[in-house]
Amino acid sequence: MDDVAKEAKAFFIIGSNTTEQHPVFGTMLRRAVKFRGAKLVVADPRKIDITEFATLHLRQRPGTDIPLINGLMYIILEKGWEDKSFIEERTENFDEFKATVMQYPPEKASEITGIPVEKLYEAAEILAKNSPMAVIWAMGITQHIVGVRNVMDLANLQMLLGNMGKAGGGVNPLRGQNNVQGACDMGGLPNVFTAYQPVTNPEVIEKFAKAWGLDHGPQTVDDKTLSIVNGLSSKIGLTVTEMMPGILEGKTHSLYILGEDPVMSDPDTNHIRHSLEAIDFLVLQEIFPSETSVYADVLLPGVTFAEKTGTFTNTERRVQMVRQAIPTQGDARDDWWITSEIAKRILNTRMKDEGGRMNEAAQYAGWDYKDSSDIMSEINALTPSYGGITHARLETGERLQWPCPTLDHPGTPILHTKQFTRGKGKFMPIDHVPPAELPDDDYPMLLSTGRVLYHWHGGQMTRRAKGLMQVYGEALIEVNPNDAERLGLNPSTCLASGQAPRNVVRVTSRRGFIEAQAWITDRVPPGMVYANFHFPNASANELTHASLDPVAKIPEYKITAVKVELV
Ligand SMILES: Nc1nc2c(c(=O)[nH]1)N[C@H]1C(S)=C(S)[C@@H](COP(=O)(O)OP(=O)(O)OC[C@H]3O[C@@H](n4cnc5c(=O)[nH]c(N)nc54)[C@H](O)[C@@H]3O)O[C@H]1N2
Ligand SMILES: Nc1nc2c(c(=O)[nH]1)N[C@H]1C(S)=C(S)[C@@H](COP(=O)(O)OP(=O)(O)OC[C@H]3O[C@@H](n4cnc5c(=O)[nH]c(N)nc54)[C@H](O)[C@@H]3O)O[C@H]1N2
Ligand SMILES: [Mo]
Repeated sequence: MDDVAKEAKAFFIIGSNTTEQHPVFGTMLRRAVKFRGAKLVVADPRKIDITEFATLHLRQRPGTDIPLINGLMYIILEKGWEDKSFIEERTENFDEFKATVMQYPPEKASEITGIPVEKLYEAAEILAKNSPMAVIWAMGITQHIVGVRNVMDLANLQMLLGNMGKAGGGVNPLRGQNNVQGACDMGGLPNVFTAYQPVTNPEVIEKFAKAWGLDHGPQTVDDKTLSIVNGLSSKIGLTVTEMMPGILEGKTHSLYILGEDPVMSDPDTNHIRHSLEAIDFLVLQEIFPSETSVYADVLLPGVTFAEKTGTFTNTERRVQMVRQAIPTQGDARDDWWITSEIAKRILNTRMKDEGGRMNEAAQYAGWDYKDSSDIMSEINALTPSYGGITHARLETGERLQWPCPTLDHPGTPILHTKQFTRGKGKFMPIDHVPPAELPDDDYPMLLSTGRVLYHWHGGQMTRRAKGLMQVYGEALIEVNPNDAERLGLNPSTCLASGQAPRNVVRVTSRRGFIEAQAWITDRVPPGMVYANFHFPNASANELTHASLDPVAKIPEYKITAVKVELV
């Protein structure tokens, strides 16, 4: 974040509501624009707050980022603004990629995206001539059935302009949850151990089996799938968005949910409710009773961030120490402690079932942690990129970003400076694919969903904060003034007073409906409404659908066909 905010000559923010959803970084970017004249291009269907600071705002139709990016790259190639030496030295597959880009002349890009041709030229010039330029995105790019393709196309753009591996450049996804980067780094994905070490790699399996004392456990190998080796599975698991539909398909029988509220945050809430009613066994580890807790067979009380000591890894791969600030309340226990107690009991039962064949070493397989620094030592030993990131170093105030393989390594603020992980950067030919569900005669408007500054996802934490509820106490649906007039909404309604006449609208999709107060605003273009999922009585996920990106399995939260009526 430091180098981007201090050294980029231009920013391309595409699909990130930076000032509301990443306010600290958003402030750094606004200051860069205001005080040192950095250029800012924002590509977002909505007139979000940061567009006030933008040199140029491109207002594409939702779900048309690929034609937009390809159109910009067409212009860059047409004008000869590409970085020829970077392409030559650091990349491959340029010709195949270029052939695809040539299918997106500005007129065609303009037709699909709705952005005027002159604005495409203006944007391409700003982005190409102000180097280094940093691309910044968040869920506006990824929550689509083309999420992965969108990201790859932005990587194409940065390779084309030679903006990779440079201070002030790069591809910069703004991660969302405080520790979502850490969760992925620690193997919270179906196909990898820590630091993206594949579960399908026999050497990796052996390393972990040995460390966890499972290398001389039962040698149960499934002949068909060869899935269990040395007591550790090498089978690729499922993502959340596959486990949930798996319930009604009879593939998922039980769930252990830790710190998620799927009734609020997963797409198509009705389907989620049916699924959770049908599941055989559900354990929920939470800090508050949530919308999901009513479906749980067992509730386990975890602790909040303020009651724990450990680390979070933030969006720039920086590992940060948090320390327990208040005593644990009631029966709550550290999340890691609860998980390890469950693990011990499972291992005990398994040992009994197998007639004690598991030996002593395997019995607790290292689940006897004293504290979170004990866990960090295990991470250091088994995770090359975290090898040198110890609690002791963090306690001295060192600011460490992985990869940091050894105790004397200073950490790595910028990746890919000399070469990419795979060697040469591979240009990918990326074609446009339309969204899964577009408006039609029955559902003529487009719903986009996301967050507001004052609330956090399902709102279990923020709806308990009085001050936040005073500022933003109910779900609001953004409706363009043109649509408001057509729908017969009263434009004089003063939102702040909360007084009648109220403009309550009903938004209906193929899966459900919600009713909430309209906020008449040109933040959304005509034909589009915007809703959040912070309030159970009017959550956008009653409307959304579970169409997934085929690779990342992320749902297309950003595009749903709806109809809107005055209540
Ligand atoms: N206050 C607050 N902050 C948060 C969170 C929170 O709940 N509350 N959540 C955190 C988490 S986990 C995350 S993932 C991040 C999310 O951070 P963001 O991704 O910035 O937040 P979103 O509200 O999902 O909206 C992203 C932007 O994408 C735009 N958009 C919609 N459709 C499209 C499209 O087709 N193309 C493009 N280019 N843009 C589109 C929307 O108009 C919006 O401005 O925020 C984090 N920060
Ligand atoms: N329509 C729509 N839906 C979306 C999105 C969207 O843009 N549009 N965005 C998606 C995205 S990017 C995200 S990240 C998800 C977020 O979805 P969730 O992860 O389900 O939402 P959160 O509210 O962040 O957290 C879930 C629960 O964790 C609990 N919790 C907090 N701290 C702790 C802790 O320390 N320990 C334990 N055990 N529990 C804790 C909270 O009480 C809360 O109920 O929503 C997704 N859903
Ligand atoms: Mo997120």
